[in-house]
Amino acid sequence: MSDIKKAKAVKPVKLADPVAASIDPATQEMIARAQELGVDTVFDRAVGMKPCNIGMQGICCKNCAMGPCRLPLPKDGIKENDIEVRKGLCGASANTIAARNFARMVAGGAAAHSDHGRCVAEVFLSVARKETDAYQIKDPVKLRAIAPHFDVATTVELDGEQVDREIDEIALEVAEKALSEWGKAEGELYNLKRAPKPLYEKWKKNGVLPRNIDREIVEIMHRTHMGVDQDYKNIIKQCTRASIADGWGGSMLATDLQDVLFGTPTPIQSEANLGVMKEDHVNIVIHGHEPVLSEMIVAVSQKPEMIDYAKSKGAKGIQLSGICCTANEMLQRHGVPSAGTFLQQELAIITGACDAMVVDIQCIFQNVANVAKCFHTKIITTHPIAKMEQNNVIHIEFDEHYAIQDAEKIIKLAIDNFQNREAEVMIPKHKAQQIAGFGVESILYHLGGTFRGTYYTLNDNIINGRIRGIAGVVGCNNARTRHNEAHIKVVKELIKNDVIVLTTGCNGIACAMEGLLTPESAAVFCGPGLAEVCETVGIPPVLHLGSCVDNSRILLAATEVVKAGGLGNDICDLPAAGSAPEWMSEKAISIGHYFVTSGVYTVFGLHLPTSGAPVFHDYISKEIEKLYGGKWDLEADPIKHAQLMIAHIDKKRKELGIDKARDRVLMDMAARQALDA
Ligand code: BF8
Repeated sequence: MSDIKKAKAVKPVKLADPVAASIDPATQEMIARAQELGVDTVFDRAVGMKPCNIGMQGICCKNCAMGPCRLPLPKDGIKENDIEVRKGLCGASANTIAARNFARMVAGGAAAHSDHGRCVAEVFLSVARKETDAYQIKDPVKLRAIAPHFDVATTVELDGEQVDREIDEIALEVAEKALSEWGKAEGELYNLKRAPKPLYEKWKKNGVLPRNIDREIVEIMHRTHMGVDQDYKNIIKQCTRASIADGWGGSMLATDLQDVLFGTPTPIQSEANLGVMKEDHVNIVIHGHEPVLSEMIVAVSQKPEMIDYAKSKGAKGIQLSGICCTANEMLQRHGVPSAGTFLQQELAIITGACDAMVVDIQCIFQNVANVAKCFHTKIITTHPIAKMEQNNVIHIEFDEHYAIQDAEKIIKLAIDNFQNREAEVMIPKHKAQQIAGFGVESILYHLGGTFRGTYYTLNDNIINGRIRGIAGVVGCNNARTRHNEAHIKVVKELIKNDVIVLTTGCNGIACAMEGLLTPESAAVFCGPGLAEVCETVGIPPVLHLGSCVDNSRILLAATEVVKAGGLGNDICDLPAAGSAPEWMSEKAISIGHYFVTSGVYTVFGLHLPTSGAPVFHDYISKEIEKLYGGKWDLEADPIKHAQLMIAHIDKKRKELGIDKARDRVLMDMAARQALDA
């Protein structure tokens, strides 16, 4: 690194122990490398700054200028008249304050997913109106499949016969109806009826059917304003409505429309971890969430003239890789390798080989711009709602009408920057193979059956006990805990106990880095039943379903399992559980809440911002189950965390009367005879 660049590095006050900070050797190497160069990373900052204990417990109210009011738990325990003695200046109780804070997290998370969905819907409308030729409808079959959910006809009558309607007509009608989901004046969201009927009826009975996506988020902001809703149960009711508007609304729309526009994923091979970067190539790291620009970057980077241009600058080619959910989007449709999880974003720059980091929205550290100052890396922001204040950041605003030109500009900038590398390049060698790109459709193909109904073969394997249950393990990394440790321990414990795992988000990347997304891993890590199924059908025991908006795929996969029969009538009847072992984002809270209110027992790791209000915490972790069939739980220890999920799965197996079938699989002949006697 040059002296000028060195001067820009801010030396961390305290240094993280690389081995204590991450289980991943590539991450450990790069933390050490950053420390050697005197560049601070999130791992160092996490040891240098403690989180606020009151905020962590959810009991700090800063919703008006009389506060912030902090309501620490009494040392001698909660009194019976807690709501009279422990209160803010206005009298807001700990339950009200924690519920308000929780609700605002749901609003933030639902807004983030849904605004992403809106952006995709707008691009889809432009495509349907033929205003851009950069994108085409890649999956007309999926468009025809989703059209009926919007009450859009896929056939027309011609000479007394039903014939297929033109795809362009369907696209335009679906696009207009989809976009109206954010602000329509009347009715309810179209996708709600895709849920199992008993679940829809529960939502209806409890008065939580979302009306439109924006309204539910706005109403949270209103109800949590000073002096409005002061009943934690009523506040949570609105959380429920907004979170359903996320999972079954904004996120599901994002997933479906992305599939129609960019193609529905199918299993695809790739690699994961920082070792996917190549020293002799122009490295472009795409980071964020929305695939509309990165789709173009992938397409343009493969053009022969771009590769020739890179070669003219001395590089052997262009290596794209991804961080966070942009990584997942590009992985599942194009096999672009994942450079790393949320916590590895600074480390990709510290390799010295990142010629450009192109970011859009969500989960982007502002500090990547500070780290980039110490290297040659160009940080390029592309979204009008997500800029950075540092003066080394270049903003190239993406416009879908000029998508190809914008992508060309960005890629050329990266190529031109290849020759500016100054620091010694140090890319960790570590990377792992992965098979990703699973979804509702591909699970049907691999584990389903057309003979007796959609997901019947999967259900059959659950009923006969080879597969003990299904887990959705998702979510972030959090620098307050050892990077990837809980993700991997939870997932390994689940598959060891024959629970098949559906993953998304940074959990998916963590599992890929650990080699769990390969069919071969089944023989090493799974219990005998799951290993047998994986070997028979050639799938990994952990199925990567994509980005965080693709948690909607988990909802729909669960619905397909219900529909296939034999495992109850609703999602809450299934031997299934959800988990976010290392969560950090408001989006995770919104996802957790729509999992819970869709009937899933959902365990979070670390802590929940509810512990300072035990009555409220009890409500969402116990009572809420009576309304929706799912509930929250918290367990920081990863093995206990997985065991809680397994215990729930076993409870559901027992309720379904299939616990004995599982016993027979594992019993020897003598035990079998004893059972039959
Ligand atoms: O939306 S898992 S750290 S990248 S928030 Fe962010 Fe969390 Fe990763 Fe994707 Ni999801």
